[in-house]
Amino acid sequence: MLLLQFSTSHYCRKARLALGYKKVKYEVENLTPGLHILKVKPLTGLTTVPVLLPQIAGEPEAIADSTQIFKYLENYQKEPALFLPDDEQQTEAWMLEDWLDESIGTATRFVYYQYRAGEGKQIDPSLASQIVIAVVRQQYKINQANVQLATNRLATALEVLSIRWQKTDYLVSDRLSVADIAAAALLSPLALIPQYRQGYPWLFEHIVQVHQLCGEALPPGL
Ligand SMILES: N[C@@H](CCC(=O)N[C@@H](CS)C(=O)NCC(=O)O)C(=O)O
Repeated sequence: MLLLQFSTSHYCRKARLALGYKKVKYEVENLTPGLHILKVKPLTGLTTVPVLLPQIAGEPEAIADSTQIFKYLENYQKEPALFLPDDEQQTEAWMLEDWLDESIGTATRFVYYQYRAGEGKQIDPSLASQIVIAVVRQQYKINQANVQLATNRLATALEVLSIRWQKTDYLVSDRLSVADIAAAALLSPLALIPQYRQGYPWLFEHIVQVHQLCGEALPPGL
């Protein structure tokens, strides 16, 4: 299998965690943001990565979207199971996964790129990195006002996750689910922001734990 990705994307990390958990063999192709559309759009009709190419006769040519990649992988290879055996609990895991995907992953992006453009510039002051940061900020129309909303949204999310993750090791039931993988990937960029590293040590312990379970290299900062 081949995963089309941006090497730094937290949504691509989410797909890699699932591939790693399933122990599916795959390679990655790192695309250049902007130019990626030339490759991805004809395959999926969308402009986003990750995109998984199974490269297996009889299987779909391309799976777009990290959530669809979860579903494809579970169907492709049942064990180890990523979905919970209890339907009600799996529905709850999907609800959390969708919230993390649609709302919290985006809030993380806003807060992260705001930090990288200001205080966090020294992480990589190179012109190339600063250009990427400027382009992303423009693409998503990141500004002080919507970063404040994203910061508030993250604070609420971290309250919800702290209640669940501090009670047991997992967000739903007593084993890893799509919700844990989504949270571990989509909040991982916060590891580079000192305010989050210092304020939420339990979050990063869980992110490390999920990465270890999935055999995926830790995100920058951890
Ligand atoms: N819900 C999508 C979100 C993916 C996403 O936002 N990918 C970003 C990179 S982090 C992207 O490809 N952006 C480029 C674009 O939208 O053209 C998923 O889970 O796959």
